[in-house]
Amino acid sequence: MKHDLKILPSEITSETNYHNRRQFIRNAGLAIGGSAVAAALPLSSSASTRELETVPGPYSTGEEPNSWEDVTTYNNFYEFGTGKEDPYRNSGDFVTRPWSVKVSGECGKPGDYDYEDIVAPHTLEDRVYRHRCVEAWSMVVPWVGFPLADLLRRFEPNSDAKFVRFKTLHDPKRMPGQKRPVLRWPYVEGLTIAEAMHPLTLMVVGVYGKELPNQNGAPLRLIVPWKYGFKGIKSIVKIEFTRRQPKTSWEISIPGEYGFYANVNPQVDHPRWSQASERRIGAGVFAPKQPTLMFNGYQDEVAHLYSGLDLRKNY
Ligand SMILES: Nc1nc2c(c(=O)[nH]1)N[C@H]1C(S)=C(S)[C@@H](COP(=O)(O)O)O[C@H]1N2
Ligand SMILES: [Mo]
Repeated sequence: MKHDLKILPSEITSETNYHNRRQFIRNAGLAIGGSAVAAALPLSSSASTRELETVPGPYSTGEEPNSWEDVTTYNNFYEFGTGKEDPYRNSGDFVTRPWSVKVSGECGKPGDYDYEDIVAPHTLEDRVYRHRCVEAWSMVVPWVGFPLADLLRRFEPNSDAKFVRFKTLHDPKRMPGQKRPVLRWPYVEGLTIAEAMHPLTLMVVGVYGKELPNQNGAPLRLIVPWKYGFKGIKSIVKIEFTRRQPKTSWEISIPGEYGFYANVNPQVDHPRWSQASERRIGAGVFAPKQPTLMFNGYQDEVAHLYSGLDLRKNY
């Protein structure tokens, strides 16, 4: 869809712009749910990211998205610091072009792919997803991306490709948080091939109709909405098809607390806190916590992936 809005993007916040687009989408009979009149927010440093050409995608929740400000100033991205506002404050100078992704392992088309090679063949979709952090807070985020499956198929995974391993950039000069050993760098994550090929799993390039701000994982990050947020690895530079289950960063650092699967399961407490409920960011300090849903509300779509798996042991 072309964004031929009458208002200049420089005159409005991207959030307002996004809501205008949603209004436009609704008027066109392609509602993706929810409605709101956005309050005028000050432009943040990242509001200048480029507008993307998108179409409404499937699976959007009808819940109201969090504000642009919530989504871009309350983040986890330890490469830029461990405080929630650190990624927003410290990632402004991070340059994400040129960017290339190394594809390797059990596939027919390994190689180095430029960001443009990765993204250009795909139609970018708006998808509003619930986003649930293992720290028991949540948001609703209007991502822009395309199904990871469509990308992975282009690399022709073979029958030995049972898992997919992802790696974040390791460059302490550009990612100052990597100068401290808070995690073993680089950040790594993994999915089973079935999880990676599931149509909910998104390769994300934007948010609120715009290119991803650095603090959200520019230029490419994963979103797996039925799993805790840490599965959504940011600033990806490597994709590897493997035979064996890969180790993930949180498993390596704190094996007693984090497993490979990391499915949102309100019945399995974290060793140090309950996972039964969550605090919705932006709802206000006095707002009651809301119950956490099995698979973060995506049970109908994904429960079949885990039939026969003990979800208490495989956390
Ligand atoms: N490379 C990298 N990816 C990462 C993280 C990180 O520290 N480094 N944090 C994870 C965690 S714990 C969460 S909750 C999400 C947060 O994504 P958001 O800041 O866009 O909401 O990113 C995940 N991806
Ligand atoms: Mo998280």
